[in-house]
Amino acid sequence: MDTDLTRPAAPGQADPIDTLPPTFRWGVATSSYQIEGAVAEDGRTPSIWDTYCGVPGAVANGDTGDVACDHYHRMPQDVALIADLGLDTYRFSVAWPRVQPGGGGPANPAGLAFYDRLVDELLGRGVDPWVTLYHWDLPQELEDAGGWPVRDTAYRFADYVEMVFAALGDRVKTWTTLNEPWCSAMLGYAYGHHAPGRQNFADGIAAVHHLLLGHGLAAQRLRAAASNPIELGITLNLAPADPETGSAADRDAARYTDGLANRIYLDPLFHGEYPQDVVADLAAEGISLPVQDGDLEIISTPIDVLGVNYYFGQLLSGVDEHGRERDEQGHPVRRVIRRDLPRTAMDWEIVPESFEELLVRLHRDYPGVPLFITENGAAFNDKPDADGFVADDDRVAYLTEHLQAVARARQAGADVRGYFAWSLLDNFEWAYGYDKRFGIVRVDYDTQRRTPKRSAHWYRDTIRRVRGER
Ligand code: IFM
Repeated sequence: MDTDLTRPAAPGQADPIDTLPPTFRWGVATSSYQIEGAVAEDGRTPSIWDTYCGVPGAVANGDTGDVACDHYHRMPQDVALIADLGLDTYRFSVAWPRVQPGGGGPANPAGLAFYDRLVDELLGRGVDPWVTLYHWDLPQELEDAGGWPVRDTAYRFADYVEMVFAALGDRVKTWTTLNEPWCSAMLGYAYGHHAPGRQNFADGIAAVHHLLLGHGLAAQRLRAAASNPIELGITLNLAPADPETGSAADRDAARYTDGLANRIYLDPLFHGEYPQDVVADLAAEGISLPVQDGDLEIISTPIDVLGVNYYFGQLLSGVDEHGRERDEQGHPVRRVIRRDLPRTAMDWEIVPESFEELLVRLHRDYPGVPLFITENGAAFNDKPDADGFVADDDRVAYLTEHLQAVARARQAGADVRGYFAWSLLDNFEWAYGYDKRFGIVRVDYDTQRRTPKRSAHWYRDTIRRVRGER
């Protein structure tokens, strides 16, 4: 592999990536439903995603996670890939309906055994397991009972978390409760783009609170169960929202968007309260968060790490194309401006500067908690050669610019301690099915052959360079 790939574009210029410390943690991330397949094996029952995939038109091409990357059967080979890349940590998620079929009753030993084997395989190869306890595969029975808009789901989640910890807590040190509660709540219940496909804004807001409550309850149970120190955290997808101009309307549109995307999660977790302006925005729409006495103390249970997933930034305007600040129903205009910027295959703007600003802001507004980039990466329209190799220079450029942003944020004081590329493998990209490829390793879905892309070689070489191994 051409070693020049790991050097910055401008010759002679120092690469900020080289300032990352030798202790920096490097990994890749995946999630259960996106890669495992084997949806009906060893006692697993359907999750909301199995059901949603069966809804006509819900997922591109009618794709499902039934087979996905067949990771359930190819796990040792995939762990070998991770180890060969020189990664020290692997972030994966546990499928609730595998461990506790139906979301109630006792643990399923056969389901837990898969994660038991995975953890041993990782440790045997010198890779630290980083567990995410919920990456969207809610057991269907719990959705039938009301799903995340219902308070009881938070308590069921905490019970399930205890089961996983009882099985893996002797070997796994790092535990993330939820992945991206914004997606679970808003895409799942408010906008209907994800499972379970409901479209009710009030349900989405109720889901926000019960997901956070579930996180807090799980955090308390994990702390109580752990006899050795653990690293405990949550992963949020944070999307910076900047005003297009300094006008009051634009600033208010950005404030509103930032409130519902970012602060509605960060403030209760770290300040023990929901932001007053968000509460007022919701009240204006006749909606309140279903907070009960003591909930905010539970939600703000101290954590050790904050996982940050970053993909894009947003520019907000408070006026429509005709210069009006109110729409026909009299609601304030909040419009995402389409900038003339490079985009990924997801049509997401590539804005590494917003990443740097986000990390510095987290350090300023929510100080004291170490940050890990638990996901960052990009889908592009990969073109494999006859051997299945993808020369994905676009992905290499994306990862380079975003790692440079991380390094610059660290230089500005942000306590970022690790980075996980999303994703190890091309996989099931939710409502986009298999059309969008995020992997640094290509998966040929006909043969399940894995072929590291140029970005995988680049990632391995960059890590070696930063660690001073070459
Ligand atoms: O694939 C998803 C992942 O499951 C959660 N974070 C964003 C990724 C890309 O959309």
